[in-house]
Amino acid sequence: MIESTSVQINGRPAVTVTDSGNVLEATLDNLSSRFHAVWLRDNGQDCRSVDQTNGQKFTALKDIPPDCLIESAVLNESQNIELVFGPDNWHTSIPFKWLWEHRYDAPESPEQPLFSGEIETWDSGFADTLPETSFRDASEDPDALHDWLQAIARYGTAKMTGLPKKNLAVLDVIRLFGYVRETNYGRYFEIRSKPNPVNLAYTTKGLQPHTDNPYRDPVPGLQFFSCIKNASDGGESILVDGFRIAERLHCEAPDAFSRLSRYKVRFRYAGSHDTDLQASRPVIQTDVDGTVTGISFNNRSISALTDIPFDEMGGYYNDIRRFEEYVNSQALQVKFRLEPGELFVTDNTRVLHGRAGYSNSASRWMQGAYADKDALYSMIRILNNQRGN
Ligand code: NM2
Ligand code: ZN
Repeated sequence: MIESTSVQINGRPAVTVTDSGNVLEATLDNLSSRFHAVWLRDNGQDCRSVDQTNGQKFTALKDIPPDCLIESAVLNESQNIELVFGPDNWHTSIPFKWLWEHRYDAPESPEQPLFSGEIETWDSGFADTLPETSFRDASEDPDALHDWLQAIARYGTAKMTGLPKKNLAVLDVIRLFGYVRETNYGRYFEIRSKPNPVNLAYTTKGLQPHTDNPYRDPVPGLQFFSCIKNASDGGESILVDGFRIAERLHCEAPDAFSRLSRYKVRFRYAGSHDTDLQASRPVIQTDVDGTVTGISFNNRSISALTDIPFDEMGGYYNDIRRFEEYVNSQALQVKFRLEPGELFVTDNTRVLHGRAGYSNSASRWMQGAYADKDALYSMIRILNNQRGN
């Protein structure tokens, strides 16, 4: 359902057409923001422009004359802006509140942040404040679910306690906000020591912190581990914030940061006869602004490096060694023993997970599953809207 068209806003709104109809200047108290005519025309919110039930657009750019101009703009009592465009006398309306929430006329910020959104990076000290909720609270209290999901968005990880005492409770956790992402490992996977393992995860070996499935495109956005049994000597879980590593490199070794974000590494998994998964991506992924968008690192599935120029290969090995030193640094690792009935989740595009090796092969048993992050953000927004934020 799309937003109501007559919502009130706080403050004194006003609109003025400027630049011979090319621009609308909107003001709210002492702030002002400009909008291009073509942008406004493209974002009309009336029932000829947008389906009022599902919010989808009826129009495409072919329906908008390239020389469109604002002929008039009037703010009515419902705080809707009634707009008329030339040269084709097109009428539309946009709620002032909607317009204000979608303003883009911001001054360039002098310093580009390294991450977008409300990200907080962490180190080993995070062990004391690792966000946690119970399955019961998350299923019965929308605020508790919201805060848990928001913690995953902010810190890239969270714990859950008191899982239902039933097989595959991990899938019930995913169902609280989204959908399982099925892969060649199945809808879920049993992480325990197996004969002829198709993956080193299914052994008693320690696993250096890593992100899962960097050989897949796209990588699973979230991974969940629930503990069935963990009575072994060893077997602790380890988490490292890959965004903190990126931050450290960006500040302490900018050249290493730049090479790790410029050159692609090929990752491969061909551990069973029916699978040959390959994908190439930099260890530190950035967008056009240099904002860090993801981390991929898994020593078990890095293929021979071939996408790095000869003259850079030696330096690149130093860079990736340095990255790995941070991955193994006690100062950055959060280490804990997951107990039966507990679960942890990681943002698999950010937080690396690993485990200490263990001795008794029958004494550790986890169940895992993947999910996508889009549903996580969607549920955060839905719960936020329900709270009236
Ligand atoms: N398992 C646990 O990405 C990896 O290869 C890590 C994934 C087998 C689904 C292990
Ligand atoms: Zn893993």
